[in-house]
Amino acid sequence: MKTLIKTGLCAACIITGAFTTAQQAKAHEAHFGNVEQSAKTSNADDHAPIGVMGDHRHKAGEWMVSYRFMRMHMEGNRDGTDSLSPDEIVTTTPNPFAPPPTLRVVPLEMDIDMHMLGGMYAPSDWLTLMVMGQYIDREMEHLTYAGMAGTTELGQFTTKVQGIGDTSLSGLIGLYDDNIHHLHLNAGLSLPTGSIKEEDDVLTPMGTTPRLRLPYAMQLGSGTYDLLPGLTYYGNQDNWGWGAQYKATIRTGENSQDYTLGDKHQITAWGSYLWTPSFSTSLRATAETEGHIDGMDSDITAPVQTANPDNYGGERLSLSAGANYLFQAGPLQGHRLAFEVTAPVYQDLNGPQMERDYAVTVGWQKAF
Ligand SMILES: [Cu+2]
Repeated sequence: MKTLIKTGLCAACIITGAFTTAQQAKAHEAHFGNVEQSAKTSNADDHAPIGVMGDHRHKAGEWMVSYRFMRMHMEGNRDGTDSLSPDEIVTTTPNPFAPPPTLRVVPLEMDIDMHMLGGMYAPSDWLTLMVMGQYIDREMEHLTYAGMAGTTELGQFTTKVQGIGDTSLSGLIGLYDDNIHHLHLNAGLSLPTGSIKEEDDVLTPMGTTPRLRLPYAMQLGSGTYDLLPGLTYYGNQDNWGWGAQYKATIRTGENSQDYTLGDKHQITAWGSYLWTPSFSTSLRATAETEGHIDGMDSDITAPVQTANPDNYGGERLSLSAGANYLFQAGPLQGHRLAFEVTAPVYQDLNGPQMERDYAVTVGWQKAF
């Protein structure tokens, strides 16, 4: 099948007069593990779906830069697996910072935009170093109910925050490679470069609009040094690619505002099909679990679910569909473009908490 496609492409090359020279083939970004380096050029499916980080290593001396943009949309609320309406939340959910006795403000929608800039460098064939910085933009819409009780709506308001998020440094340590299978350890550290003291104006049940420290969900960083351990496996044969990755975020200590975000554990597995050396499509499933927040920031006490450290974390299962494109010739040769869309299929949340709706990731990568 691959030979057929290659023959077809070669014919196309000759027809269009664009010959792939041996030198061009060598200049292709070649990832570690491609044992027949001189014979094998890069394919679109050499990298995992763009939503997976730290999926591949590089050959000694190789660099890569990448940019990813992710938008996540959240809408509606649930407790466990049951949906909750705003009216239900403000009449039944106790306010831990009473009075008022129940919550009076309900988040309706949230959008998170993340710009992620990454660099990779391989000092040796068995070690690839990775750094990733992010710029985050969070926006949350709320509904405020009037007074201490009842279901009279007072109005809506939006809080917005933007800035640098946490920065991660990782090493990808090769454990095993052959012509088909590759295995590496992910060992990373997240530095608390993101702010945890973001503020904005809110609408209170009394109709005032003070500027307050925003709840945990709106902050830009964790405030702690977090360990990022993981294990990644991927394989490739003929037109099929596949892989799996376990990764975790383990918080160390307590941040300056006296709390610790929940640890996260995630397992993802994917399969891909290479339609031409330039183009592959993928399907991916992800299971994740996240703990609630330990401790609390004494400046976060509004009568809203996001101010309660217990209303964080839960279990989620999601499915993703993606596509990778690798320019094989022309001025953009070696540039990769990728896209992935993710939708949840199961969410069991420590609620009340906002539900994820969808996430879209687009990315660009180039190795040197
Ligand atoms: Cu890379």
